[in-house]
Parts: sequence; structure tokens; C-alpha cells
Amino acid sequence: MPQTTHPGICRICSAHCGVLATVTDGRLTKVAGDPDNPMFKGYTCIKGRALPEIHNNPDRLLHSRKRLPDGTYTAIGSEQAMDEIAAALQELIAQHGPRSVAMYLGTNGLPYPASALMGNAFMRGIESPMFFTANTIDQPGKQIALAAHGHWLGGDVDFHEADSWMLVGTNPLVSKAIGIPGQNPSQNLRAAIERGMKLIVIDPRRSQTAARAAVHLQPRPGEDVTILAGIIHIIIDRQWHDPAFIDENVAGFDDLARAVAGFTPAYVAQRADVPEDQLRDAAETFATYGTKRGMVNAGTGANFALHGNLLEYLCLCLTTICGRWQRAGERVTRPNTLMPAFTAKAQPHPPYEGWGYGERLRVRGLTDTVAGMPTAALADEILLEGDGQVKALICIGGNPMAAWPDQRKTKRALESLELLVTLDTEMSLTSQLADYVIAPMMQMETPAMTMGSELIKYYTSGTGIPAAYGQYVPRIVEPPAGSDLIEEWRFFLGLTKRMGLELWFVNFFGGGGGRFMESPPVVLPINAETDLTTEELFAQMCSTSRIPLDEVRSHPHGKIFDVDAVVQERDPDCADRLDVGNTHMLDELNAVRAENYALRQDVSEFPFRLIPRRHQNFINSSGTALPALHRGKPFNPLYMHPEAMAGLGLQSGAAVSVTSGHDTVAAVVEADPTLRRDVVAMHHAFGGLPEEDAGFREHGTNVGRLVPTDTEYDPVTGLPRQGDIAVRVCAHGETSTG
Ligand SMILES: Nc1nc2c(c(=O)[nH]1)N[C@H]1C(S)=C(S)[C@@H](COP(=O)(O)OP(=O)(O)OC[C@H]3O[C@@H](n4cnc5c(=O)[nH]c(N)nc54)[C@H](O)[C@@H]3O)O[C@H]1N2
Ligand SMILES: Nc1nc2c(c(=O)[nH]1)N[C@H]1C(S)=C(S)[C@@H](COP(=O)(O)OP(=O)(O)OC[C@H]3O[C@@H](n4cnc5c(=O)[nH]c(N)nc54)[C@H](O)[C@@H]3O)O[C@H]1N2
Ligand code: SF4
Ligand SMILES: [Mo]
Repeated sequence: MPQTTHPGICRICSAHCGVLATVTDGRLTKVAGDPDNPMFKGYTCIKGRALPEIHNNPDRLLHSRKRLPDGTYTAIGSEQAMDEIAAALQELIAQHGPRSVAMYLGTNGLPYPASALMGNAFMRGIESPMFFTANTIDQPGKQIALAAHGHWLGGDVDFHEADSWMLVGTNPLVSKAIGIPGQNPSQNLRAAIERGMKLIVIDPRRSQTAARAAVHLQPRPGEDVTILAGIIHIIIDRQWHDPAFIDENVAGFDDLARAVAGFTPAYVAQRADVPEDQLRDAAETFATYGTKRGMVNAGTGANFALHGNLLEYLCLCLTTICGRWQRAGERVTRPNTLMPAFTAKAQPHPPYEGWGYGERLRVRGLTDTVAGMPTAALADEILLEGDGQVKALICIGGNPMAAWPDQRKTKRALESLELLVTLDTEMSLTSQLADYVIAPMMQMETPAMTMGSELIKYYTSGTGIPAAYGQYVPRIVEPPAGSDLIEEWRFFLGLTKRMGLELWFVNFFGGGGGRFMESPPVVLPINAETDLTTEELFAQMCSTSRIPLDEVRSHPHGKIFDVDAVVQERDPDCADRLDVGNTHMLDELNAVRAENYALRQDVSEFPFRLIPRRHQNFINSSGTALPALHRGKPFNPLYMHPEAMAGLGLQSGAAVSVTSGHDTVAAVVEADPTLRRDVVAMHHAFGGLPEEDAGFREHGTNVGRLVPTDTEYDPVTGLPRQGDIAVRVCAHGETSTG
């Protein structure tokens, strides 16, 4: 039995672990950690190790599918599918204009660096501005806040050298997403704590990360803005900020000080329900402990409670007034490898326009922003008749029916489309409504590189690879015999050729990042003559890399390159400043202070607050039906404190109804003593279609059903309240008034 083992890259999450993949008789049979990888040293997680089951999943699509008039699906050749889809798109564009075609890029764009970029180039090629991503239903406040605050061109403080770190509503030991470097976060945290770092975690749940914290604030959910304003208040009051750094680099300090003045420790403690001395302890530990190095990062938990932009802005303000950025002469924490070189400098990049420009939606006055188009409003754009109505949607590696807010509205919208195309490895909830489902190749069947993991540092601080690390691997396993699978970027190339388009492929999204590169983006013309392999396309994308791709490729187990990058002195004529006094943000903060918060805390109708949390074994909806990952529990329980359960007469495993002001869903309740008594938690992106609710023990519960898109939402990004959702819970089948 021929068996070979190859270095590979798991790209299920942004950590991009270097792995060893074993192929037996042409099938992927094992994925394990790679002890020879200098960055990961053998580390993987359960998801990466399940890559063989993911590739060999019997439910995986091996051929694209087309929906027949009776609603059933038939296999269709990929060439034929591209012929038909190209013709349908041309027809729609001719009749209704390019804006009638929209694209949505979900989380599974990440593993395939060329796919999102070619999709984006295609949209520019047909001149449609309707390019949406999951980012605006994730944490768009990160880019909005950076635009309002500006960037520090010296980059982040190194976690490995910091003495204190604050994490707000993020659980990186599970999500690997932010704060603690995601490349084996558990080990990174252990080493830091052994070295003496004090971790401060703000989370209504004693999460895996909170359990390791020196200070854990367990507040009411949704009060993170209040808490951060309170911490800034204490720091300014005690003069623990960094006046020299502020003097040289910061504008708006007095405005910030005035805006936080009303957030006294007593007020914050009362409002957020945290002990006042713990709040003081958090502020003191962060601001004064050790060598005073360390940053503040927030995650989805804190971002989903309506004030995401302000929340992220206050994280930057707190970091900045304490001078917690890498300074001249210090090592560059995240030097580029496959990205072009840049010179880190100890100086600000000034704020820039972050929202209110570009394409305007026809609903809720929303516009394009630095975080992209407002995805939570796309269903309304599809449903709203009239000029500009969206008639076709192409989804790449995303699952609107599982992950978008307001599942019922999403379903009405997707069903009303004239053309819905998904590129998905299975008949996902969204694929089940699609006219065409394009079956793509999977991770180990395509070449891979770490550029995506490196790139995310430009999206927000606290992410990216904290070393000049790079890895590139060729295809490891052939697609299954007899299959007809296509790489996603080639699908867009196929449409381009059929539609006679001329595209301009750009090697990375401009966004915040483009402005820090020393070389302009690589721009490639793509047209009917284009004839490229994926390797050749990657080579073009990396043609301006700091470390040449061939050099990276010659280290198949990945390499930490000897890049000796040090933050340079500021330019002598630099007069730019970081802004901690942005008017939009401080107005919002004043409005938060003026709120009658007792109204929101009233528990008479809705006694619980539902918060989000991530599952160790799945990324969103991916893999939730796979026995290797769900291990006999294919649903997402409603986690509840045991005392709260006892109060309702509930036992773990009982069926419950969860009701928000918007809708009701059925779920299985499970005791979780790590929660506050007044908080319940759920993983999102589970569940079936709305008419399949009875199957919640088989496929779980859709949280998006409880979330309206048009009552409580951020006016800049459209992000609705996806956390701190007021709910009541009762035994399933009973009705209750709470
Ligand atoms: N209520 C609530 N809503 C939320 C959130 C929340 O916490 N609570 N979280 C939000 C966040 S942070 C995000 S990022 C979004 C996620 O929103 P989406 O990205 O739209 O949702 P996913 O479930 O990640 O969709 C992934 C899809 O990719 C498919 N897939 C798996 N592997 C591959 C592959 O190799 N290739 C391709 N082409 N497809 C593949 C899966 O089958 C699945 O259909 O949801 C948001 N919505
Ligand atoms: N294993 C795994 N990893 C993932 C994903 C996954 O689904 N599974 N998804 C990926 C994606 S798309 C994303 S965006 C990232 C998200 O990464 P994170 O943002 O780190 O998400 P979580 O791990 O859910 O951590 C959020 C934490 O916020 C807490 N929380 C909830 N509400 C509040 C609140 O109001 N205030 C505060 N302070 N805390 C609150 C929750 O208890 C939870 O511990 O993870 C990525 N990585
Ligand atoms: S941490 Fe992320 S990249 Fe690493 S093995 Fe797990 S899912 Fe894959
Ligand atoms: Mo996300």
C-alpha cells in the first residue's frame, strides 16, 4: 500500500498550523502536528487532525449540482455550470445593470488565497459595487476604529515580552483569533504566565482563557464600553498614562479625559455589576505592572453588543494613552515574509476617512466603509424592489442561512433571487436554496501558503504571525477519482472568459494594509487569454515578497527567517498624531453615559442575556455534521448556570424554548457553572432551515433567528446586536411570561 507523508498547512483557522499529512493509496489518511516545523513544533488542534475526515466526508460534493424545477438537484459538469451561470449573469446585467449581481465571501475564503481576490476582481470587472464579506457581521468596528484613531507604524508590542495584557470578550485559547498569538495559544500563554505576565480578562463567562487570568472581571454582558471608559478614567485620574508619548504622538487627550469623567469607578461597578476594587485592580495591573508593556484586544463577545466601533476605539485609546506600542530601537513584532517589506517607524499614521463613502445602500442609509459593505443589510437589498435591486448572489465559502442575522428574512431573500450560486464543499443550508452549487477542491488538494495568516495583522492589532515565518506547500493529494472539482479562482476565470471580461487581479486587499507596503500591490490582467496554474498565480502574488517565494518554498516544513527588523526613529518632519478624541466616537460615548441603563437591565420580560461563544471543534457551521468533530453531540446547547436551571426546574438535556423580542427557537439546555446566573450562551451557525426546527437535537439551533437586522444595529456598519440579546427561557412546549 503506497503511503507517503508530506508537510502541509492547515488553514481551517488563521493560525495556519504547519502539519504532516499522510496519503495512503491516493487518499488523505492522517494529519498530525509537524515536529520539524519551527513555529508550531508539532502543535495542531482537533479540527486540523480531522482534515482526513473532512476531505473524505461521504457528504462531500464531488460534482457540482444544479437545481431542477421540481426542487431536486442533479449533477452538472463544471464547464457546463460555468456556461449556464455566465449566460444567466450576462442576461441579468443586460436587463438590470451590474448592481443586480452581488457576491458574499464567507470564512472559507481564508484557506484559498486566490479565491477571494479573483472573486473581488470579477466584481470590479463587471462593475458591480455589491461585494460583501462576513467581516461586517463579525468585528467591523476594528477597521472603523483604526480609521478614526490612526495606526502606529512601529506595530504591536510583542506578547512574548509583555508583562500585562487585557482581553475583552475574546477567548483565544479556543478561537486562536486575537491577543495571545494563535500559533499554539495555550503554550504561548503558559510561557508568558511562567515569565510573570499578568493577564486581565473581561468576560461574563469564566472562559478557558479567563480561567488562567490574574484578574477576571465577570460583568454583565454588553457593558464593555462602560468598563473600558471606567478603566481609562482610573488611569488618567491616577496619572498612570504616558505623558511623554501622548505629548509627542497623540491628539484629543483632553477630550477623552472629559468624556470618561462621568465613568467613575462607583458608576461603572454598579452599572456593569463588577466589584469596584476588582475594576481598580484591572486598571492598576494593566497600567503599572512590571515593565509596563502589553496591549488591549477585544473579540466578538464584546463587539456584538451594539457599540463595536466605540469598543474597539476605546481599546486603541487605552493602548495609546499608556504608550503601548513598539518604540524606536525595539524589534519589529510581526515582520513581513511573503508580504512586501516595510520599514516600521516609531510614528503615527494619521486617521483617515472610514465610512460614509462609496456605494450607498437603499436601506437604512448604510454605505461602504473601510470594513466593507454592510452584510446585515444585504437581505433587505435583495427584497427591496426597484432600481438597483439585487437579483443574483454568488457565495464563496460562506453560509448565510446558518450565519446571517434574521434567518427567516435571509431565507425569503435568498428564495426571491433569480440566481443563487454557492461555492461549497457540501449541501450547506444555503446550498439547499441555490440554483447552482459549485463543488470546489479542498485544502490538501490545492497548493497552500501562509500569506493569509500574515496579512491579517493589517486588519487589526493583536493578530498575525509574531515572527518572520513563512511556509509554502504544493498540492498534497489528488482530488478523489471520478470527481469534477474546480479551484474557486478558476471558476471566476471561467466566467471571465465566457463573459469576455477583462479583470484586474490585485494581490491583496488595499484596506488598512495597502498603505504600509513599500511596493505597490501586484496587478495582473486576467482575460480570455489567461493561462495560469495556481502555483504560477501564487508566484505572481508573491513577486514583491520580502523573502522570495522560492526561498520560502525551499523550506517545506516552514521557516522562521532571519529578518533583523528594528523599529526606526520617527521621520524628523513627522507631525502626524493618533487621535483619541474623535468626535463621532466620543459623542457615542456621551450617549452611552446618558442612557437609562436600568431599562436594558430590566429582567421582568426577558430574565436572561444570550451571549455568543465559539466551539473548540468547529469553525462556525463547518464540520458540525461530522462525527469525528461532533463526537455524538451534533447540536449547540443552550449553556445555562445550574442554579438558574434549578430555578426553572430544568435538567441538562431538557428541551427549552428561547425567545427574544424577535423570534423563538428550540434548544437543548446544558448546565455550565462558568456563566453568570443571568447569562446564557450559545454557539452560532447551527440549526436547520426554519421549517426544520423540530430537528434541533440532530442539527442544533439557529441563533441568527433571534436577531433582527433593522431595529438595533450600528448606523455605520449595519452590524446588528448579535450578543447581549435579551431572552427568556422555558421548558419546550410551555409558554411562559418569564
Ligand atoms: N448570532 C450570531 N451570528 C453570527 C456570529 C455569532 O457569533 N452569532 N458570528 C459572525 C461571524 S464572526 C462570522 S465570521 C460569520 C460567519 O459567516 P459565514 O462565513 O457565512 O459562515 P460559515 O458557517 O463560516 O460558512 C462556511 C461555509 O463554508 C463551507 N466550506 C467548508 N469548507 C469549505 C471549503 O474548503 N471551500 C468552500 N468553498 N467552502 C467550504 C461550509 O460548508 C459552510 O457552508 O457569522 C457571523 N454571524
Ligand atoms: N474553534 C473555533 N475557532 C474559531 C471560530 C470557531 O467557530 N471555532 N471562529 C472564528 C471566527 S469566524 C472568529 S470571528 C473568531 C472569534 O474569536 P473570539 O472573539 O475570541 O470568540 P470566542 O472564542 O467566542 O470568545 C468570545 C468570548 O466573549 C465572551 N462574551 C460574550 N459576550 C460578551 C460581552 O458582552 N462582553 C464580554 N466582555 N465578553 C463577552 C464569551 O463568553 C467568549 O468567551 O474565532 C475564530 N476561531
Ligand atoms: S489551530 Fe487552526 S490552523 Fe491549527 S490545526 Fe487547528 S484549525 Fe488548523
Ligand atoms: Mo468571524
